[in-house]
Amino acid sequence: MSGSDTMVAACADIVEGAVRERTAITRLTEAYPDLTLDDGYAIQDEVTRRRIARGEHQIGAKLGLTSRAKAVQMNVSEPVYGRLFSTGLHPANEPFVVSSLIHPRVEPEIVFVMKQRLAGPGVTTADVIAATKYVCCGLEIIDSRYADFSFTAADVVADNTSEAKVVMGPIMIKPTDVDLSLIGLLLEVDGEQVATASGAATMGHPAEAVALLANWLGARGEAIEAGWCVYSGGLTAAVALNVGSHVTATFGHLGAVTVRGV
Ligand code: OOG
Ligand code: MG
Repeated sequence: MSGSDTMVAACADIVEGAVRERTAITRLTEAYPDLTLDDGYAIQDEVTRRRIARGEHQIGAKLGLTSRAKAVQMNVSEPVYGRLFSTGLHPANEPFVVSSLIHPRVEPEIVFVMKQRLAGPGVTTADVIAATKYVCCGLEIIDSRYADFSFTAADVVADNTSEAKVVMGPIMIKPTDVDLSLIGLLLEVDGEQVATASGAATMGHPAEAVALLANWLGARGEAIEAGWCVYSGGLTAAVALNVGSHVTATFGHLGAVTVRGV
C-alpha cells in the first residue's frame, strides 16, 4: 500500500464508523489538511467498493451543491457527486424514523430515470433529455457525518455527499413533455411555506447538472448507467427533519412528495 492508499483506507474507516455509530465526526480535513477533492473521490470509491462487497447495489447517483441556495447554505460553491444505493430507497408515505440517522435534513429535487447509458466527454443537456426514460420529483434525506454539517468540498465528497435516503414522487413524465427549467416548486414544513424555486435553480436546467455528471464519470472511465436514477441536486436550502413534523414539496406537473418524521 502506498502512503495515500493507507490514508484513503483510514478515512474510509472513519466515515464508515460514523455511519455505523450514528455519531458525528470532525472534518477529515482537520486530521488531513492536505486532503484534495481527488482524495475525497478516492475515499468515496473505497467506501462504495466496501458497500458493494457487503451486498449493496448502486442504483444511481446524485449531484450536490448544484443550486445557489445549497451552495450558500453549505458554504461550498463547488458542485459534487455521490452514489445512491438500493438500501437508501425510502417508500413515499412511510414515516421516517429520525433517530435512524445522525441529524437528517430534507431537500427537494428533480429526478431523472435513465433509459440509456451516458458517458462524456461532450454530453449536453439535449443528450441527457434524449437518454432519459422519465422524470419525477423527489425528496432527498441527507445526513452529513460531520458535526453541524460543516465541511469542505473534499470532506463532503469523501462522505458520499451526505447520502442517506431518497424518496421518489408519484408522477413519472417524459422529459420532453415539460420545460424542466420552468417547473415550479413550493416547499412546506408542517403546512408553512419555507421556500419556493423553479427547476432552473440547478444550473439553469436540471438536465445540465446530469450532463455535468455524465462528463465527470466519462473522464474517469465510468458512466451514468441505463436504469439508474439521478438526483439532480437540491433546488432550495435543505430543512431539518424533526420528529412529529412533515416536509412536503409540491412541484408543477410532477405532483407532491412528503416525508414525515417520527
Ligand atoms: C451535501 C449534499 C448536497 C444537494 O442536493 O445539494 C446535496 C450537504 O448539503 O450535506 O445533496
Ligand atoms: Mg441532494
